Amino acid sequence: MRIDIVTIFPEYLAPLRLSLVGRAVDARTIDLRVHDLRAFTHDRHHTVDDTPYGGGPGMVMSPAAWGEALDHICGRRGVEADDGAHRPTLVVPTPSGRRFTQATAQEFSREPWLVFACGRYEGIDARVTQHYAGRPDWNGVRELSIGDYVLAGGEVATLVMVEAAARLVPGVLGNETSVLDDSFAAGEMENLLEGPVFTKPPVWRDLAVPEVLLSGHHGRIAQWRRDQARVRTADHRPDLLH
Ligand code: JBE
Repeated sequence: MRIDIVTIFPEYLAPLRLSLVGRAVDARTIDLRVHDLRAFTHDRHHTVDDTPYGGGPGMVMSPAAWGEALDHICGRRGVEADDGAHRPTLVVPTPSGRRFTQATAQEFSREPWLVFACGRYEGIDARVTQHYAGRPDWNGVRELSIGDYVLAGGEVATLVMVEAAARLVPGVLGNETSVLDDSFAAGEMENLLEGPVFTKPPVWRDLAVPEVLLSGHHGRIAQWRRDQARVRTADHRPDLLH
């Protein structure tokens, strides 16, 4: 899977070189390329923003540098060379997007090529998404939000989306079965949160591990985990119980 990220703060994406995703990058399972938007400007101050038409607070990111950056990433391949299987999907993290969920992460993990456009200030000139949504050499545009709060830019939301998708790419996680137990994972525990987990020692500061987990009865343990998942969901996320 190829992932391109365009930002005015390339250092912000450095955590993707660490841990699980970093190992997938080292192993070339993920081809990660981070680009500085300012490299696609032509004025001496590398300007990427301007005042909003119609007035209002803050600044808006200008379309010109975005167009040059995204065209550079996509490359200049003829229509004959385009087999349709390797077109990039443009992802724009924004608080005004549709919600990014585990289902979106699953879809992303099956995409061959994702390009993230990290906006700062009040966002990116709307003609950028409009233009790439209509480009036959691109696989569409996804404007997505990771939650109902406002961040300073799309970089942290990009970290979230890349990590959520990358760990679902075959070969990235060591233990392939562990994603089946995730909170929000499809399957038996669909729409339930994961319950509490324990490890050694069996007693810590007078607190004992629930006896059933030490019993070796796999059926009773599975039943207990289902019960705990329902208790946890009712307490923390009653909205998930239908
Ligand atoms: O969720 N997001 O994708 C965001 C992007 C930029 C700023 N705030 C957000 N919540």
